[in-house]
Amino acid sequence: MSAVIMLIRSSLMILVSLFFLNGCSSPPEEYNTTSQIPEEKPAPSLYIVQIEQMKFFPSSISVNAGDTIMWVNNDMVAHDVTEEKNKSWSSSLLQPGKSWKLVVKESADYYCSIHVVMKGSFGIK
Ligand SMILES: [Cu+2]
Repeated sequence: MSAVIMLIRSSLMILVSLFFLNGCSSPPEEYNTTSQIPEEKPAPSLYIVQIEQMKFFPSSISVNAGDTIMWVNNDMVAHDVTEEKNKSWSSSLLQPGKSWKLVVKESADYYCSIHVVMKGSFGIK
């Protein structure tokens, strides 16, 4: 009989100590996992669009917001890169060998305002 009581008492001791261990250690761990692991964001990328033979190449690309696109004029004549719908941004005149960069905030269609058949676009992934 007393052996059974001893067994019950020691089981209770284990349960009580488990309760305290859980009570003391769990909340800080949860706090740590939610607040101290930094959210991973991809580093911004640089995309190159070549301007050659009166064309943008590639003429259409997908990027993340915050990425940079650089247009490089490898053609023999000057071009520009102008947002098509509202003319909300433009590289101004890009002489051969020159380049121009834009940090992407939203999708856009663009064209060369000197040679209006030259068109390109970029979209957000
Ligand atoms: Cu042009």
